[in-house]
Amino acid sequence: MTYSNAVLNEANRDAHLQDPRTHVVSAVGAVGTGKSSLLNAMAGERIFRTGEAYATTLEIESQVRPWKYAPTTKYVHMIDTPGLCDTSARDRQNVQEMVRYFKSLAFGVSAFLLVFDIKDIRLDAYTQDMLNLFQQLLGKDFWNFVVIIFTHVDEEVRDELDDAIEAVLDPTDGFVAELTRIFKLSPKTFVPNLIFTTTQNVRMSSYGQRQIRELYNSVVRCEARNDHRRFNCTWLRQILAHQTEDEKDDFIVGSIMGAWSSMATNVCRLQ
Ligand SMILES: Nc1nc2c(ncn2[C@@H]2O[C@H](COP(=O)(O)OP(=O)(O)O)[C@@H](O)[C@H]2O)c(=O)[nH]1
Ligand SMILES: [Mg+2]
Repeated sequence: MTYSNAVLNEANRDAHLQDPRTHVVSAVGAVGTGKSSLLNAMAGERIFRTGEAYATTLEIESQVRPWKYAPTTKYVHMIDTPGLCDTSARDRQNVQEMVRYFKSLAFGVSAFLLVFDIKDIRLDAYTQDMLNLFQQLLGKDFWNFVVIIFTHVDEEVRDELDDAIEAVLDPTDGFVAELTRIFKLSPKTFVPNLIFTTTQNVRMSSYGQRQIRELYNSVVRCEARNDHRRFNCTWLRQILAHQTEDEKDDFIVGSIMGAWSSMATNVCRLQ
């Protein structure tokens, strides 16, 4: 089943997708970090399945909704992902999901939401591999569209998390500094917004709503910083240039395999 058959099934959907005012965000990160919960909080609706169980999100899903806590009416196309690029699961199903994922980016991306659980902030091998693959396929410009989100910063535990938040924000040893080192980014140009939020009971909590509004502002800032354009790149345009779905799929699979084989020798992983 192709992405377009499986997912683009709502009335008005294409119009919203092609409207440059619609934000396009994709939540990526390891399983269980709160990606689906975060997108639900942004929409103020339970759209995406969430849960304790291993890998509740099994495939790429995308929906267009108004941003719930935005100051003006703005639509957001939310792309939810399962744990992409899980190296232990480099099977056909996994590659197929990645094919659908990259096709879903065809309209460009306002922001890649990189989601972590504040209680587990290691840049684990999974996440490093994923980011490495993105960098190889999408080019370094993709880093300019990254917003980093730490979930599980619930209001009642916020005080206890002060140390963890400070550690993440540390200019020399913090999260951004580590990403900068691992991926050899320029500290001058890699200045992503960091959001610390809860995804739970946001409808009932002005604290949660404030954080989600802050996330909205970060996505707006991300676009503004990039001349009000969505992220796009040669490789994504090459996908579109292929005529049939099969040709598109083969092209993406070939690129992923090529990137993986070069990563196997070049991957620079922090132990
Ligand atoms: N307390 C708390 N739990 C959260 C938060 N975000 C996610 N969770 C829980 O973490 C689990 C995994 O969330 P989910 O959205 O399914 O993660 P995903 O696999 O990244 O999509 C679920 O049980 C969520 O209820 C948060 O901000 N605070
Ligand atoms: Mg999920």
